[in-house]
Amino acid sequence: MSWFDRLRNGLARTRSVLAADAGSDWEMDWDDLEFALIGADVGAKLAAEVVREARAERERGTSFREALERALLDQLEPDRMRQKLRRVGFDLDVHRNVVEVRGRVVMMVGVNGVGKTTTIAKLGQYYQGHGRSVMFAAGDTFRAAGSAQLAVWGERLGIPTITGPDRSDPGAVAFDAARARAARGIDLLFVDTAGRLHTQHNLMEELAKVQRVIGKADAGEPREVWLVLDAVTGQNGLEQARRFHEAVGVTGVIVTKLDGTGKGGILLPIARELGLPIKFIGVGERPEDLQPYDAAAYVRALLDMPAAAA
Ligand SMILES: Nc1nc2c(ncn2[C@@H]2O[C@H](COP(=O)(O)OP(=O)(O)O)[C@@H](O)[C@H]2O)c(=O)[nH]1
Ligand SMILES: [Mg+2]
Repeated sequence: MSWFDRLRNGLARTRSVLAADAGSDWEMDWDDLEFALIGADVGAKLAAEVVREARAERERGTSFREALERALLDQLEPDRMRQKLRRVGFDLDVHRNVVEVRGRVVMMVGVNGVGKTTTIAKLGQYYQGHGRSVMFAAGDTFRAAGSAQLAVWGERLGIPTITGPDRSDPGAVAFDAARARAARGIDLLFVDTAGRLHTQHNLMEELAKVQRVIGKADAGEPREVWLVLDAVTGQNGLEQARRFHEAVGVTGVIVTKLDGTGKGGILLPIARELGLPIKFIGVGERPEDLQPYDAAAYVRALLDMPAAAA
């Protein structure tokens, strides 16, 4: 199966929410479209904007589906220049280029169960596959066996993994790992973290501490803090994102489990309201289901259009 077919399959539930009232050419009442967009967790405000724009485009004679494609893409990729390039057919296919990482250390954050640890394993495999050497730090020492889970993945993938005993100081694990990465000249270190502590306040304090400690081991790092959000939580994820961003300054978002929900429209408010770049999306449990995020491909898969514009 091609990556695009995986993406299309993974978005089937959101597509069925969107197309519930549509004919085979996707033509539907504007009110039905607005309702469907809200059902897919686009949010009321952005849904209205999408409808307004699609409608204007439709009135210029564009087909309904293409009008919707453009309106969605405008929200997901406000960078007009990039979008124009795409429209005239320049190839900016992220699937052929590795998703770049600033610096050497990526701290991964997100609440329990969103898919942090498994996403780190998939990222390890992805970057290894693109010729980068990788190390893991099993910084979720709070959850029993939290660090063992990552160590097992490390073993399987041949990725060195720094661990500490359960309940040990995650800062110490992160510090050792950051030192070890630098000493061994490894390209990328992914630091796993806890997603739940006794209180929300404790968690944010601890994450900020882990972040500072990494900087003591390796000045300027971590240059990246990637937040993992579970698409199933929909609009609630936005509130999570705001809290994490306030505590540790998120530089990128990974949205998992799009395959398990009709709320795939959540990517719009993440891009537009939070203004945070989406790096990868998860459309299934297999490693190849974690895909580099490509707004144009996402929209085309969502609307059941072919992979590339004609
Ligand atoms: N269906 C689906 N499941 C996923 C995806 N990403 C992660 N998961 C699953 O989510 C569950 C929780 O993952 P885990 O990495 O332990 O979450 P953590 O608590 O944030 O570290 C696991 O069963 C993963 O296989 C995805 O994109 N789609
Ligand atoms: Mg975990």
